[in-house]
Amino acid sequence: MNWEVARKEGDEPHVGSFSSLLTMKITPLAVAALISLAIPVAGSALQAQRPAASGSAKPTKSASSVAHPLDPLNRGEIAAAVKIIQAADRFPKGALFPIVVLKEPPKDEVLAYSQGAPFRREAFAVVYDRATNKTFEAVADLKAASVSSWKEMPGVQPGFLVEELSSAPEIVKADPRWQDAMKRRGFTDLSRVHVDGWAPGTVGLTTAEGPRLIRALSFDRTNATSSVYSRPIEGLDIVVDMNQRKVVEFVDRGVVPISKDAAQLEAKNAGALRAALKPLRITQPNGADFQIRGNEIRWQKWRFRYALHPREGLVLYTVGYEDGGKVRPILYRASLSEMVVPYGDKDKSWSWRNAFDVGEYGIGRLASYLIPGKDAPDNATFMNADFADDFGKAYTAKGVVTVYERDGGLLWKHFDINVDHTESRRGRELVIGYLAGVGNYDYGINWIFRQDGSMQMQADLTGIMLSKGVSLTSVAGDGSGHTMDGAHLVAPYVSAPHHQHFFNFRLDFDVDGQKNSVVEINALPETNRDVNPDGNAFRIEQAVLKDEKTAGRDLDLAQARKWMVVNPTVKNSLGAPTGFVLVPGDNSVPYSLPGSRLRQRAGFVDHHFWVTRYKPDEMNAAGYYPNQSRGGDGLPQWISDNESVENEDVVTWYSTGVTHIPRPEDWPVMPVAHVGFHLLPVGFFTRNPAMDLR
Ligand SMILES: [Cu+2]
Repeated sequence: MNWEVARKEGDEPHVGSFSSLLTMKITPLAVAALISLAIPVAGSALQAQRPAASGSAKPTKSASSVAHPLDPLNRGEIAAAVKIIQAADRFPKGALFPIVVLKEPPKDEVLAYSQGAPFRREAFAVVYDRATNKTFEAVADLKAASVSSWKEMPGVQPGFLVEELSSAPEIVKADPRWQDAMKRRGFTDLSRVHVDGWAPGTVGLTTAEGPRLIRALSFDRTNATSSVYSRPIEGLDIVVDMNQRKVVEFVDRGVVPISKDAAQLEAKNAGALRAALKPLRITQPNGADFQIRGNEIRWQKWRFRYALHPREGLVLYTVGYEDGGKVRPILYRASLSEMVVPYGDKDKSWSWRNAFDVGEYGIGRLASYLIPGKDAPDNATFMNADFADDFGKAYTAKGVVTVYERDGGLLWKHFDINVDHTESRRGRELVIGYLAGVGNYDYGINWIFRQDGSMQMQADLTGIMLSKGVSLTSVAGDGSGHTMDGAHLVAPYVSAPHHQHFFNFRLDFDVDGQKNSVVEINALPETNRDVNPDGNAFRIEQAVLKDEKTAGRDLDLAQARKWMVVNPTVKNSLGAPTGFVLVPGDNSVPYSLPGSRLRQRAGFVDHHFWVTRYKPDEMNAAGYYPNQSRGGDGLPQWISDNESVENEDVVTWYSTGVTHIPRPEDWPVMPVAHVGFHLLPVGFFTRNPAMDLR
């Protein structure tokens, strides 16, 4: 089966109900009827999806049925929610929908849910009226077909809209100052220029109380076929007021040469190609070992649910491990909560640049369709996701989430020379992931499950570095000094400013139950020679983090610092509390100065690790509305009441960063770089849980 055919198939499940929705007069009865179409009786929707045979991976159909309170809204529900909200008297005609997403039911309700029982279905929407520059939050009760909550949100700006990818550049391209600037740079055909819209960042006139602002970058797109980002047109500061639909700031800092390098990515542009590789086949002749039932995935002893959230991207819910005939809870919810990518170039055209890819750009809705055999292996299964566009129209993003098994390398082994015997087991892993193209960069988020009871989060960073036009074609020197201040030459006339990528993950642990404590683990040399006369001893110190303010912690390589979430009331057979430890991977500290606007807006980079008391509305580490914000929202605010986090329903937050010093080898496209962390059972089991492998 080829990909195109498969993608068309993905359209089918909703076409009928969706098109009839558009013309249907919305009454509670009609909505109830639609929902009953879209939601078969809970529990009846077990649609196990067999992965395709090798070499013919195919995307699965949309999950058209709702079987669990955490199932994401399907197309029918999104359309119904939008109709309900648009029909409300208070809805400003023509207002936009920056987000329409499941309003997750209260945690207690979800945990008390048993299969087949009725459950609530509510949609949360942000509504933005561009004409009056007002933002509202609405909740639609889908079963009652009514708006159950409507709030004006003063002083906030929703994130960048996909619609603004085209509407903001239109405004820029119509401005005579921009047209003149392009002519000064030799462009007579203005269709050769790509204009990229950006959330306005940190500097100058940006506050959320003011108008909705978008900055614009220009690139020479002549002969661009696979990327418009390789030839930056430097020196222009452009700010658009989206309410007035006009350019309100225009600065031309002077002409900088523009690269003539095509830097396109197709193999035909790569020069001589290396010999094609001989086949390496990944086949699962008897199918895969995972089962997908709606949005639940089961693999080996792991159980979890997933959703592709329009803002946060891939979300895992109710992650548990089957042990002794029951499923033991580990995580209630795990997802990327925010990102920020601050650039380190003091140039005024660059100092404002820092993308909050979750809160400003909605990374989930930017999910790219996945290419079988490239983005995921031949044996992968692909799933669709249903979203609302900026106008509230429901659509299906096809083949955007993938799940597959892969070889996990050696899992364990012992060769015993004394008895001349080897025991070893080959590991297998389950990966669920997606990729998003956020302008020039591409990010992947992968959750990896292992047979030893451990999990890994691995983020992939690839795509095109944000480039800066310079007049240089080469750099002098012996490598000991920088000839360019904030940037690094990657091709003649093209540099890439160094920058950092910070990810914050919200990890709502429920290890063997909701009430958990968090223990910091430090390793220290035993410096007291009285008790350590041979000098070999070192100690492990473990201390419970008591309250939110003191639980903001940082990595310490010298102490091999880690954090463990334990259930103090559930003891393993050795007497210790059951737990999972967060094992950090590579990380960074922020180089933006304390007190800077960036650090105020991205307060979550102040610490690598945070613990808060569970609150259903504390979801995104920089707050829900980072776009044009002054800062102070999110984690620093939530810990200010300093609640106890000992034996409570706690949420942990992990910030991990990459300090990206661009290399020529990162151009014209970056080889994938990884960052992430592991979650390792510690005392959750009382022996290696992978002893039962054949
Ligand atoms: Cu980078």
